[in-house]
Amino acid sequence: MATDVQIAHQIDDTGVDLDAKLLLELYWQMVRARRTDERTWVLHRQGKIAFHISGIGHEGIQIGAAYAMRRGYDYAQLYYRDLAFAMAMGYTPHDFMLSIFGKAGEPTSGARQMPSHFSSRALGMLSSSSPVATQVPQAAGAALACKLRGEDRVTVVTLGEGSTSEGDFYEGLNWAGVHKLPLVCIVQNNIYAISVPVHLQMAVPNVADRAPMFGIAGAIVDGNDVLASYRVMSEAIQRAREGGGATLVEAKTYRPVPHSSDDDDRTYRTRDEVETWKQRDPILRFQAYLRERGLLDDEAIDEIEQRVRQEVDEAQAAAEAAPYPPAEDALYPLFKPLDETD
Ligand SMILES: Cc1ncc(C[n+]2csc(CCOP(=O)(O)OP(=O)(O)O)c2C)c(N)n1
Ligand SMILES: [Mg+2]
Repeated sequence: MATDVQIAHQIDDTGVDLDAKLLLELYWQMVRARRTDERTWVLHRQGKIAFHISGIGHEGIQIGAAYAMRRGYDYAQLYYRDLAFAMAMGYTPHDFMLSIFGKAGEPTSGARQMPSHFSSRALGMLSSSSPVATQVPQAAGAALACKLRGEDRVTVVTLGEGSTSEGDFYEGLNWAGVHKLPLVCIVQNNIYAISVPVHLQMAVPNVADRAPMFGIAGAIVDGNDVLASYRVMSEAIQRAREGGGATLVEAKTYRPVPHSSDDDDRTYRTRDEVETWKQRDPILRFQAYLRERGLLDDEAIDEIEQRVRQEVDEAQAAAEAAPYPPAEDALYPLFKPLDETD
């Protein structure tokens, strides 16, 4: 049985200074990512696409983190569960639909990489590899480059708690500690690595307990609370930008859906556990918070749902209608067109 995490149901907005317009924008981003993700499950079950790895349930930490960044300036090195994060960085439902259908114009790799390997030079999303945790030393390298160039750019890297068992996690954060790098490492602790529960990954209660051994700051946040996530990430990013070094942020969260479209989670966790966590859904909690403050009512919720649905419908239709890349594209370099010279 996985460790149960006691999490408050109230949103913690202590010290968060966001106006009503921005709060509603956070909500819209969370809903937009959720509906795009849910549609992708449907497309998979309809047999239209081959594979989906979902970010459902992780929207709180991801949107909170993205909005704490200087988007378009700071770097993000994301992992496969970061659809909401990527969309807040500027990646669109249309981009995602092109990737799941493997169609021409897909911005990450020209439709040659698996979906959910988010990257975009224009959006400051560094490309990452499929072996988990390799992004940590890569992100430390990006942060070191920024530091050597005298830039005040911060690099944010994300991974799951199971991936912290990999050597790359230790090497990357050790490097960040030694060189006091402008890096924020977010571990999205959803208490499972596919079927393996967190207590089989580590003998300490929290991932962030390991921060002192790297000589960096550590923080634990309720990742299903978008405003607490925003606050903790803002503090970590400010510290990094001002030369105070790296932070390991552990966001406690949960994935209420199977690991991927190829997984059957009924084999390793109870329905009761999943239902308990669904009560802590980051979108429903934020919706209740906004309602209590008079910022959202049924009509406004419907309007957002309709707007999002239209965007997702259009994205899907455009991707289904788009051509596949020409076969000879497979021979081109991945990151640099052949005709581009140095
Ligand atoms: C080095 C390596 N080993 C195994 C895998 C296969 N794999 C992909 S995702 C995953 C689980 C990772 O779990 P966690 O880090 O907790 O992230 P989560 O999927 O729960 O968000 C595994 C084992 C991989 N991609 N890379
Ligand atoms: Mg996990």
